[in-house]
Amino acid sequence: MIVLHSPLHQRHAPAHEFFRGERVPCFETPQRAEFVLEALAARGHELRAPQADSTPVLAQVHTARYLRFLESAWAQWLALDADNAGRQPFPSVWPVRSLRSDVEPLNFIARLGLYSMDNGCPLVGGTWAAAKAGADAAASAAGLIADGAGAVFCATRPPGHHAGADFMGGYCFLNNAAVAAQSLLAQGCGKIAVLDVDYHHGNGTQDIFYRRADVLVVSVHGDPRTEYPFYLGHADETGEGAGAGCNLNLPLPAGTAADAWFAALDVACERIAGYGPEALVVSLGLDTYAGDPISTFKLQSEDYLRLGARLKRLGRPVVFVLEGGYAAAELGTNAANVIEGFEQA
Ligand code: Q9C
Ligand code: ZN
Repeated sequence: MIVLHSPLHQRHAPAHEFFRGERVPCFETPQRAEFVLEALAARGHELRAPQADSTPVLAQVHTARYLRFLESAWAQWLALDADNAGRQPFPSVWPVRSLRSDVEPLNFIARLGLYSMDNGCPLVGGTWAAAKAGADAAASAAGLIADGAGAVFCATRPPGHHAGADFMGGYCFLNNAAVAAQSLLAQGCGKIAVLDVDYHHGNGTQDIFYRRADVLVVSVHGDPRTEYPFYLGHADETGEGAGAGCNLNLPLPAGTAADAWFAALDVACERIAGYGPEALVVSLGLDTYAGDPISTFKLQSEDYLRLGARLKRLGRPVVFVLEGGYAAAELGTNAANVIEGFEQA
């Protein structure tokens, strides 16, 4: 399978995040990509650099003011104090209900809160370049599908599915899956399905397409009543307006093991087949793995072969976009197993 990756991804290397009230080393690390590249190369996959510039598609997926903020955020942080080069900014205040989001505060941390859903998005000097390279990979993958590729794997980081039209969150800055879907539409596809199998609900992707009929969004994830992102991903969210009926959430209880997970995947795939998309974007989170340090599903490495095989049965070209997965040492094997299951089905 063609694998897209840029060395720029590794420039996003924040030191720490907040977890259970403590500052801890980041779970979303450059090592994740190293393990993935190593495993994919060992199984003979062809690594390529992204060629497309996602700038025009990014403007369709994210708001202009969010993109402007994100691209210059580190420079804004440094402008406050030269010593900020060694510090990570975190938001501490957010415009929740009844507070205004339309006026951009002059205070940097207040702006960061305006454009964040949580304090879970450590930002550093290389973040924009790394995230933009991920969006470029997603746009490039769409181009390769238009040129006849059966599947493309975006071995990118940071992940993207929690990023909404105008906010970052959950380690995500730019929504790569949304960029892939929007790029496929721009290449002439009439209808696209996004299937999100990350442990966490892809709130950003859902929101970006919630009022549209040209992208079906289907997600299998930990029940948001107990799992991040908590405030979206419930079963009664089915789309609105023109997008009514074009969103399907399949929340599963914490601790779900393979049998129940694959039963939900079948429901997801049947819905996608009924929708009849010309291509599929898979938000491939591998934090469903039993060894994941921040998640509770119980999938084993062999189960990812079965996932790949089930996706192949949909009979559509696929753009795989790497999302979460924090058992770094096993991430490569699990990613390679999805590809192997897909290619050998
Ligand atoms: N700083 C993805 O899998 N954060 N994101 C937990 C808080 C929520 C996971 C710790 C996990 C986000 C793409
Ligand atoms: Zn996740």
